[in-house]
Amino acid sequence: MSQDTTGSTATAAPSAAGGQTRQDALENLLQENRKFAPSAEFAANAVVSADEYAKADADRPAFWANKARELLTWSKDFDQALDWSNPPFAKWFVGGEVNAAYNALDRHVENGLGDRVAIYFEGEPGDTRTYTYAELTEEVKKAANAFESLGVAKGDRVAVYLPMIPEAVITMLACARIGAVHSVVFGGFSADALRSRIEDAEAKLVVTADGTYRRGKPSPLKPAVDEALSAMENGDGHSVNNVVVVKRNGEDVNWVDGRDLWWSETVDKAPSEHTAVGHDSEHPLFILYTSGTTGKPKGILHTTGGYLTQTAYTHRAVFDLHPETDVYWCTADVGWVTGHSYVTYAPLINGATQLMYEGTPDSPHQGRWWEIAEKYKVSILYTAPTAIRTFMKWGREIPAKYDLSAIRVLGSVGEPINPEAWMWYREVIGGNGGKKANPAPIVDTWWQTETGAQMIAPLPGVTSTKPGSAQVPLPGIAVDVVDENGASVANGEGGYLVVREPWPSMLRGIWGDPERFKDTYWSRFEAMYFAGDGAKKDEDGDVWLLGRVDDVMNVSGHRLSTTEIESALVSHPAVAEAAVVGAADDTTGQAVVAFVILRGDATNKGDETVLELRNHVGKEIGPIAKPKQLLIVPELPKTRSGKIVRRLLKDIAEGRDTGDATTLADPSIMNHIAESLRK
Ligand code: 6R9
Repeated sequence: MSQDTTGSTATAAPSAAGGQTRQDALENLLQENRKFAPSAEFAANAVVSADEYAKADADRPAFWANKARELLTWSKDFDQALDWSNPPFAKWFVGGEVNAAYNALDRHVENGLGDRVAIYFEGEPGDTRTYTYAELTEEVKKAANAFESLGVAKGDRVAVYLPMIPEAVITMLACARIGAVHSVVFGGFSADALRSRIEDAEAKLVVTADGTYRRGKPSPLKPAVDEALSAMENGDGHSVNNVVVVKRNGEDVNWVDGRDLWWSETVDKAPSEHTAVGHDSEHPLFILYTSGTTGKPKGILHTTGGYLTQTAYTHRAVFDLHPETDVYWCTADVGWVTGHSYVTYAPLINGATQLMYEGTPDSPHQGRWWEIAEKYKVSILYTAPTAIRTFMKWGREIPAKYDLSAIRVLGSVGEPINPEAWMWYREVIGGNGGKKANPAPIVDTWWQTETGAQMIAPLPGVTSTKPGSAQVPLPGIAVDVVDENGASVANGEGGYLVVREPWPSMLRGIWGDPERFKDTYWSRFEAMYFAGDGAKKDEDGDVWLLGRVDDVMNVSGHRLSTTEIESALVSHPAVAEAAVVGAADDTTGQAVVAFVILRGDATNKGDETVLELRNHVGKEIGPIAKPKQLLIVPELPKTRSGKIVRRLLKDIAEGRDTGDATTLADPSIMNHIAESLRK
């Protein structure tokens, strides 16, 4: 979700989390028995009703085919809902042709909705812009023409490295319009991360900005693009012909004549007529890189028809969207999947009016979000637990200064939301500080970059919601919790989260690596998609998410790989070995804690070395990956086979007595580490 929402610079003291692990905390949560039924009024006006589940169960592909025809305008109708003859490679809406940008834009204008606001933009410094559907359509047509004139053709890849400004959405939709495949790289990622993504996707064009604003100060983007491209020029070369640059913060930028072009000179001056043609339902729409268990990020591939159908359906059903009256705000950056599905695509496909905010929640003051919500009368808010916990820390008196009475649905995504935060969100934000008799329902939505759209969530007009649980698979989605052997667990039991049947917005693969796609998701259990999350079914059969079971951390809703950060640390000349764990953190869910062994010839300069290594990770991967705590230790706990026992490091990181160390090659190591940390 929106990055760096804590406002801290990650130098805060380590959190001991009261000696309780997240797992323990979740065990306690399962005692949770509060339930909140939808109000009669909400249920009566809800866009979907309980019979959706039965309709979907009767015939899943037929249910989705109906949704595909209801929610999208197809240039050519499809012949078959699902082709699952070659699992795990699914084809949805076979033979159909559809243009994502036409569906998000032109057709609304043709239907007389050209004057409806598509995007209200609020910049961090307070500048604002409004785009109606007619205006946004025109911008996207210009960008489509401009990109085509630069030689970008159907199937080519375009890297997007932009802040949260309307040009990000315009660029993505312009790519979709011409059938180019966008690969958005989060603006908080480093030049090196950008380089590897440009390289892997062999992007032809990069769209970036001079920079953005971060807490009132200009924050640059273009230098990272320059650095990434020159690094490739000094190596094997690259595929990029042009860099289109949006002027956002007006800072000076380095310029490569012939390669770099200002958006204002290229897009703004392009013709505003452009006819969209349908693309095959399975035509690639985008690649989005996400962390896996190994150091190399995975390029998750999504295609067109199925992705658009499920994002649009879930956006409508889960948020109870009434596009004529709602003002919808998803706080996610377009650099994450939530920003793709629930900022760029679904809201516009559904003809909604949405708000887009560039900056941080505490700039220029800690009430900024609520000031914005009041100003635009936001009625649906979609954000992450880490943000909610930050607001809790800042105090309820801050949102209490604003009128939040328009809010009627609240969404949560990215990590488990603890009941305390859930209740706070409900009362303080959804209840307008306790002034509402019927606070807004909360929909906790579980899904992943790989699933493309929401998979588990209550329906706010149907489900009685439960603090802390994402609850039920959505209509048409076959989620289950299984044991080691892939057998469904009974209510009250825990296991692994899987998906048993293909779903429309499922990933179609990992860019350039079909074997890794099969190994990662389809080899753990026979004929089931393995999500990598632990989960539990409670006595009612509701699903509770228990966090990742692999070496992937979740920091403020961002997926980070332990291995990737460890590799970054060992790439520093002073580091011999590194182990990284995700430790429970009250605000960010998990925080990165690194244990480092220095090389024999390196001098330990104490805090200075710690700072240098933390910054090194920031430079290699991006500021969000910087360890919150970095401990220099003499040794690491290892098994006889040489595997680092992260569980024990996690005990230290979370301030607990360390557990059973008998499987270690040298059990006394834990004492050495503890001693060295006491010094
Ligand atoms: C959308 C998004 C996916 C991982 C996922 C899980 C965690 C997401 C959650 C949740 C508990 C929720 N996650 N939503 N855990 N409750 N409502 O976040 O995608 O960045 O790929 O992360 O996030 O662990 O496996 P992505």
